[in-house]
Amino acid sequence: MSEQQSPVVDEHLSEAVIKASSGGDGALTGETLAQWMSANTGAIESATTVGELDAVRVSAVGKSGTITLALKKMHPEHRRELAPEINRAKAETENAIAQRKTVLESAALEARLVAETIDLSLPAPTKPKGSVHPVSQVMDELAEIFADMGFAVASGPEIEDDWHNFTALNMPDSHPARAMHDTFYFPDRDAEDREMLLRTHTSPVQIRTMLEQGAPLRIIAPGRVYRSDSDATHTPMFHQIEGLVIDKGIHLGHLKWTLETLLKAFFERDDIVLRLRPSYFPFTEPSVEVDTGFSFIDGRRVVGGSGDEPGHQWMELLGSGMVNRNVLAAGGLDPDEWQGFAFGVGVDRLAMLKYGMNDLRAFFDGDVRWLSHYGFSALDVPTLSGGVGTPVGSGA
Ligand code: 2U9
Repeated sequence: MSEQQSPVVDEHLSEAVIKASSGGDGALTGETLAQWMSANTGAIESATTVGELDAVRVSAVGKSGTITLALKKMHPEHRRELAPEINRAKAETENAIAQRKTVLESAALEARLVAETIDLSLPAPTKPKGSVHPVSQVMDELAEIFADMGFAVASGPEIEDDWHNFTALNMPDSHPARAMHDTFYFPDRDAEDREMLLRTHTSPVQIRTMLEQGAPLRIIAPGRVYRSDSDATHTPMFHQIEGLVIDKGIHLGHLKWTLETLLKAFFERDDIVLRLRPSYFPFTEPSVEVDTGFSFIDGRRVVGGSGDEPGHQWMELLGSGMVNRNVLAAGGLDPDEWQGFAFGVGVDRLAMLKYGMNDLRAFFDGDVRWLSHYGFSALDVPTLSGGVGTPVGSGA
């Protein structure tokens, strides 16, 4: 604390100081000392806060306090004579200040305790709480459904080389499908002179897993993928889950059963109807686009039933097919010995469908009000503890 003068003490002491420093031959007499003491006592008693008391201390016994200044100005002979009495008076003053300080501090604490009462009957203030993001929630749900069907989760780098992302997937340099993907490229190539890019799909993960683990395989590859695309239904980063099954004698029937089982568990409905439409993807042959029936209920798309039923429509949900022979070979497998099916689906789109969200961009705004609007709460966990095959509505 800075050494400030107390006006209370100044008033009382000025007279004593004048007497001590200039009265007669400048002597500080026993009489003026007694006056000084009485002024101190008054000032100490009048101090109502620790701050005021400290000002009294500075003014009375501080380095530039009244008594120190008076002593400095005194004749050495008088000083020697009066020293024991002055020191005793100074010690008494310091003692009185310390005692008063204890009193003021406990009074201040008492006042705080009285003022700071807590009304335990008031409701606790609510703090904004986040929750698991719908995309993460859907990823967890899908991983759980696939785990029930014996699929392991595989992962790989988001920064890829163009061999793993394109060439191994039957998309050679000249292939038009490379342009379809609107790729983000890095300016530098890797040590093997391959172009580096942000993966446009999670398919390179399956290529890496085939090369590392061989066949048979049953994996899903969930994760972020990147394409130079941005509008109400496309963001430059989005989430995919792709699946790959490789074994002997695998055919389209296995693919259809797997997707039907997946969608029944995910949408928690038994009446999922799929329509497989011929399509083209470089990595699968034959390729099929998978549609599902839906209808509008209270303005929301609700999946279920055949798209051919009255009031129903078909909606494209995902892409899939039998793994192209060239892709099996790039993965180090003999296509005459092993067959496989693969599929890919946008997780963000599945989350929108399941939870009735209609603007993809809100997924990446980070606004907790949006989460609670759609009923997501902090303690949500994947809802599929019943597992694949549990009849919907059985209460299990
Ligand atoms: C390997 C072999 C084949 C994965 C496949 C699709 C069809 C597909 C799209 C769905 C919506 C991408 O997110 S999306 O835009 N995907 O249509 N994906 S077959 O095929 C593979 C993958 C890996 C080794």
